[in-house]
Amino acid sequence: MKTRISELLHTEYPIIQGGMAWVAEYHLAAAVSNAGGLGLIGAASAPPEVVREQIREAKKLTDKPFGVNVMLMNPNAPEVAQIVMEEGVKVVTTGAGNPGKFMAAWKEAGVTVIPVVASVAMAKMMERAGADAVVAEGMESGGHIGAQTTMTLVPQVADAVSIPVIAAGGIADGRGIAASFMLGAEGVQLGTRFVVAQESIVHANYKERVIKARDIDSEVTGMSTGHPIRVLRNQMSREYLKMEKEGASFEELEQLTLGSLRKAVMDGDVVNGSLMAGQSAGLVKKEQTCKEIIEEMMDEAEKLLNFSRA
Ligand code: TUI
Repeated sequence: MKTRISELLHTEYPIIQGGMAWVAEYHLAAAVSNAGGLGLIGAASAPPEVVREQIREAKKLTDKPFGVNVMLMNPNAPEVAQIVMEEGVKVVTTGAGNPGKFMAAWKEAGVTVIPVVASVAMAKMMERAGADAVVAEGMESGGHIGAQTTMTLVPQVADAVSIPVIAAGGIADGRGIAASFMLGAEGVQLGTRFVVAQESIVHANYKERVIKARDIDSEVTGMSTGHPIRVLRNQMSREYLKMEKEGASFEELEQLTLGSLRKAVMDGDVVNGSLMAGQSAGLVKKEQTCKEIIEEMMDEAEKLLNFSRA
């Protein structure tokens, strides 16, 4: 399936793996790229030199293009922005902020820049700033989210900009991909389904929670702090929401969640860890290789799209 996104990314399929903190490390990124999608290393809050190491390890595992997600709330983002250029990374996606100040340098270095946006205004601003494409991410997504749904955001962004749009949030199978194309997207980004990929280093306990999740099992913490985060419900999220309701300060809430994503991903602590996942967890049924995931989804999407054209 060729679109402006697969052309731009030089990939077989217009599929991007989300740049998930702790989860999107080089094994997963390389596996997605080797399977014909675009794998991403999520820089998140990692020290810049660790990001450099991750990029070098990914290069050993794949000859295909891969990218890095720069999380803009990270105070180290300027150093990470520099490292991706030094290491010759082809594609950068950004999240949780406005990448405006890095745009000129990245474009100058020949990096393809794809900001994640959660509103039409931000999408237009990014197009004016020189973005090559945007990811329009709905609040069905896991982790840090905006307020619009994928169903309403994607067509409005597609109408508002001329650059190609990648849909994200709530997509976990071929139906979601076909629907995204109907909404005007030319590519998709998936996170949650890749959390349970065989090549994902995520602890088995976390994968099991995603696989067993029902439609209603995620909730959004941090609405009051201006940093809403979607997670699977557990003792940690209940405690967080209770403290939030009681008027806890931003600092107290930060203290509660410090290191909690690492605890869930690396130690498999599904009680006190933060189980970031999207609403699509209810659609994720089993662990598969990245190749199986991508081929199964693309087969299904192509059948549906051909049917709709008939
Ligand atoms: O970035 C994400 N999702 C994330 S980042 C993350 S790391 C983290 N870990 C612990 C606590 C907090 C964060 C986990 N999940 N998605 C992309 C995304 N970007 N969603 C929404 C946005 C966004 C929001 C506001 C993009 C731009 C924006 O602009 C605001 C501005 O600066 O004008």
